[in-house]
Amino acid sequence: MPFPADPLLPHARRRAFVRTAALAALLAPWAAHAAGLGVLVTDARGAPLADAVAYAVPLTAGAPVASATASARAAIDQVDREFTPLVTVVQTGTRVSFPNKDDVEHDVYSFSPAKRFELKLYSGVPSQPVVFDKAGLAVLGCNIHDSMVAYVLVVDTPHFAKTDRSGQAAFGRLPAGEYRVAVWHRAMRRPENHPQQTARIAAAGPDLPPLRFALPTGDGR
Ligand SMILES: [Cu+2]
Repeated sequence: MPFPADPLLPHARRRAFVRTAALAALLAPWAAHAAGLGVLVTDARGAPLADAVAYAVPLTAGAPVASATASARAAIDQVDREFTPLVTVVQTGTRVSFPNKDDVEHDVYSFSPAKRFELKLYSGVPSQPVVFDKAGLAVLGCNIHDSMVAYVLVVDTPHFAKTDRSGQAAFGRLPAGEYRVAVWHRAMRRPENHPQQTARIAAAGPDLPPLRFALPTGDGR
């Protein structure tokens, strides 16, 4: 006996497919912010390092794109002839403004391959921000005041943090998946080599203990 054709079958199948897709989305690695992750950065002797940058690059397929959205902004002020903050970390594509809050003019520049630019002698806020469009380290100076220096680390991930005085930095809750966690500090003996570890964030569970990094610094510690 031939099986009767079921006019509802394609529809039912489609519904079942939609249900399955919805379930898959729920289970997908990027669907949920699962657990917190952080780092503890010290020098080789175990003394905490402040102003170290930690960043977590997703290794799991389907991870968010590396570039920042057009709305990503940061600012590096000039106050009392110093850049503040000294260290900035941004995602690739972030627009950074350089408000001069002093009553003297500054001339901000970088010769670093990650970003070459110069903001010719100015006071106030330059009309255009500088777009940091390439991953890497940009070291900034001022052509007028030789002692002024600032560091901008540009990373291909939205997950980054700076360590506090206790050497700790937290990414907050990350989507489940596997990450390459790397750190950089300006005093590192080889600043171009970012020590790294991998971490796996499970879909559920408590925050992980901080990843520990001990960095050999330039002064031999
Ligand atoms: Cu200056």
